[in-house]
Amino acid sequence: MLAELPDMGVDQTKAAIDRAYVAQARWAALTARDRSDTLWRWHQLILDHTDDLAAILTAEMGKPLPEAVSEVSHAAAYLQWYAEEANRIYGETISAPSTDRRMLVIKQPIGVVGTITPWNFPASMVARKISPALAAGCAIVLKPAEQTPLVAGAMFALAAEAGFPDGVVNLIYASEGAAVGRELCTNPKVRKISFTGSTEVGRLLMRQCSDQVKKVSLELGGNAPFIVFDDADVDAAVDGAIQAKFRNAGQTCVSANRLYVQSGVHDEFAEKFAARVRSLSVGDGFKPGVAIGPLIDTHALLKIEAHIADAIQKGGAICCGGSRAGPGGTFFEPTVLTGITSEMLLAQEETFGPLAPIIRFEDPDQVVREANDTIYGLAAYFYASNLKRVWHVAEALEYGMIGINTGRMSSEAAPFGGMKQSGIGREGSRHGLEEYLEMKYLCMGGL
Ligand code: TXE
Repeated sequence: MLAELPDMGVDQTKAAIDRAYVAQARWAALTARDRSDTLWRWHQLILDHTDDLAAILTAEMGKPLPEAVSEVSHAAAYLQWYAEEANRIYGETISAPSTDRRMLVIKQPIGVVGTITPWNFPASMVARKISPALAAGCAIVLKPAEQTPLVAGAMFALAAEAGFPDGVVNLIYASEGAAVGRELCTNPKVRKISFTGSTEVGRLLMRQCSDQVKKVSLELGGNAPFIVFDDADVDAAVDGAIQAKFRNAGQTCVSANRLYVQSGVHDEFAEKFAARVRSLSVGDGFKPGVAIGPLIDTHALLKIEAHIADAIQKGGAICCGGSRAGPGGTFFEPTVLTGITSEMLLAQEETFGPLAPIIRFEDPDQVVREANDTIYGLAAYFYASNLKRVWHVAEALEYGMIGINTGRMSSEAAPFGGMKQSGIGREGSRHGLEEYLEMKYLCMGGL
């Protein structure tokens, strides 16, 4: 056991919402510069405590320590970005259609925001959700995932040190999400919900918010295609696929879930990729050189095994990996499968683990249709060199984020989010700030 925490329920959630409601008005009345300065102080404190935060992160969710350090830096980058953006909230003036009127648009904070975060990036998700909300002048109530509450707790302790006024940032620890989630969605003092997690829970939250027509931002599951065309640089594609597939043991919503490789480069790609995958070591995230930590829980392990069994039964073959690893626990070998077809479960569902299924294709137009044939639309990747193809494929893929000749694209400066059932809204960049601002139109007459 790492720590004991209080299990907070509906009453404490209500009390936190009440505190946030009162504090929000005071926070919004400060100058943008004041809000920015507080975010800067928090940013600096996170940077100063990077090693401690990363160690907590690895201890509670298992990702390799270098990945944890990089996640904490990514979290700090969001705070930096929104400390800057806090000073750049602009309105508009509109040319009025008559001379006796003036028309303008102002932006105001939406109010109290309820945020629910997942376990796979427990530090950067906290920063990515709450820093734009705070920059906009909102107050927040956050419920972290039950698997990873400690790093959120540590970040909130640093927020208190940074000097956020009482009640502006509120943390609710809960051993399960449903009751707290329902209160956040149905309490009228909460004006917006921002959630990252499964599509199933996202749908439920939308339903719960519908009575009050409460605004929602949802970042949900994905089923990312990773397409390697014949004109791609195969070595670069192998590098990109390793990054896009195996970071965080494949437990990322932008993880390459289906690797489509065109016939002309299929065998070369499969051979080079499998050789790299075999060299990835699985184990304790604190051990130097470990690339793949444990899965979050047994449920995740069983899902991977079910996907492999289904693929093999339908004619797929294991190229490398395929078994549990280590002395028990939830470790699984990084695995490559070939002979995969779109009827198999692992091509249809998000595996959320270190499983890379390779699907051979011939026709470039058909592969784009297949890549789009999913309820999800978060991230897609492709490798190609022909410029005409690059543009056409980028435009044809129905995804919110496209990595072209790269396997990594998340950045605080860019809009992160998806189409279709991968969610609503964007996080990061200027667009992420807009999610927490209301637009108000002012019309002044009699002039
Ligand atoms: O998600 P949940 P889980 C996907 C991924 C994964 C699957 C299940 O495919 O295998 O979802 O993961 C809170 N009301 N992603 O079970 O349950 C919960 O406490 C309100 C993709 O972990 O959605 C936690 O804080 N809240 C994703 C958060 O929701 C509820 C990251 C996420 O948990 C709730 C995680 C309820 N009824 C999983 N039930 C991504 N987009 O990166 C749960 N929660």
